[in-house]
Amino acid sequence: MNKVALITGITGQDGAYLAEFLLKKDYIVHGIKRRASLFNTERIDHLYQDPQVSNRNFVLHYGDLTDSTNLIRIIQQVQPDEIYNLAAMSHVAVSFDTPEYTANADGIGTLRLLEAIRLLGLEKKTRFYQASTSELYGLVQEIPQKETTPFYPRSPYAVAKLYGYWITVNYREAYGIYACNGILFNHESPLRGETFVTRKITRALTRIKLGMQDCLYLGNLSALRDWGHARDYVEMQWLMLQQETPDDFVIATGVQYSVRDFINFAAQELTIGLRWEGEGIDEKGYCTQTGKCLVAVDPRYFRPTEVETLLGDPSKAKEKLGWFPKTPLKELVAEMVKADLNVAERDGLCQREGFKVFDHTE
Ligand code: NDP
Ligand code: GDR
Repeated sequence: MNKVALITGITGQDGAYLAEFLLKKDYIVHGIKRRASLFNTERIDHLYQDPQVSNRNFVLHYGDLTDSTNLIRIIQQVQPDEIYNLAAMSHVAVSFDTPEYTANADGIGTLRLLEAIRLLGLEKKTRFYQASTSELYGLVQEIPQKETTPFYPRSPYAVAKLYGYWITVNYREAYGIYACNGILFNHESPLRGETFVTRKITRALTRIKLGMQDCLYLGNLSALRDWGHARDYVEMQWLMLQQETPDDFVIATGVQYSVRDFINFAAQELTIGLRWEGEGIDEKGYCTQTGKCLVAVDPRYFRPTEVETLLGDPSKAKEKLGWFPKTPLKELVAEMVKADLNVAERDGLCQREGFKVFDHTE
């Protein structure tokens, strides 16, 4: 019998990688997608199966984490062996603009799924994965951060995720549900949303390289992050649900770089000459050898409260799940740059041939 998985957030970066991974493992994969005014399934279109075909193993349902009745109906219909709760308003900066919605979707949304499992009597059947985050550590109390490090969330997003974390632990303890938190540190890929810093950098520098953009505006360049590859991390999400007993795990590479480092790696990959101001970059950004400003700081991108440094200790995952980080940052940057260069070349061609390319990325 094929196992049945339900993925919330299937149209996102992780959802797309996880769906592909589970299909390769012969799962029947159901996903929840939101209704949008434009197509929002670009990342999973290659997995699409015609609804007219019988024996489909990839099925999408309309739904939203803010709608309990919809979630209960889908779970009742699908009877999943595993639920991966990846759906979230996942942008930290945007959560300061939409704090109530973020709490509803990211915090209470998690509760809605766990309650649905309970209400439908699926406590012994359905295993639950919660997409927890290194943002929980926020104002870090210990370096590196591990499963026992105290939390200190620094954004409405992180506070909502804190609720998601603890309600997952509580339902495991109270009702015996096999429920796990994956405390994942930043993970990126060519499928990363264009407004997260890594993709914003690779996208902009490739366009600068092709003469399609003049300058990249960013916020805090000194922030330190532990960046891994999303493809490696979704495998860990699955592995957490295959153990004898449920547990919570930090997934990280154990290596830390700054936003500046990331810019440098991408610039090196593209052989764009960047001249550093003194030892590094000054607060106003930096210039090329020609003196032209390619990267500049715009305070609009500063956050009311920032998470300055994150570095994970993945020892527990290494020991119990056999985890080892596969993709070094330079390799990840190269893959992202290559993909964005293709997109920029395509957009450039369209522009030259007279098709308008809209760019709303900030
Ligand atoms: P994305 O932003 O790429 O994807 C988020 C997904 O959630 C999208 O499919 C989005 O739909 C969906 N979604 C948003 N709001 C709702 C809602 N109210 N109801 C239903 N679906 C909704 O995130 P990632 O794939 O990068 O991350 C996956 C999860 O892991 C998220 O929960 C994130 O918070 C968490 N996480 C991510 C990390 C990372 O570095 N990537 C690190 C740690 C945790 P749509 O496509 O329509 O917008
Ligand atoms: P983060 O990722 O907040 O860590 O959350 P993001 O890429 O948005 O920011 C990383 C760091 O870069 C700094 N930064 C900028 N960030 C953005 N987005 N845009 C800019 O212009 C910019 N300039 C500097 C930020 O201030 C920050 O310090 C991601 C999300 O995927 C979350 O959902 C997830 O939980 C965490 O990673 C782990």
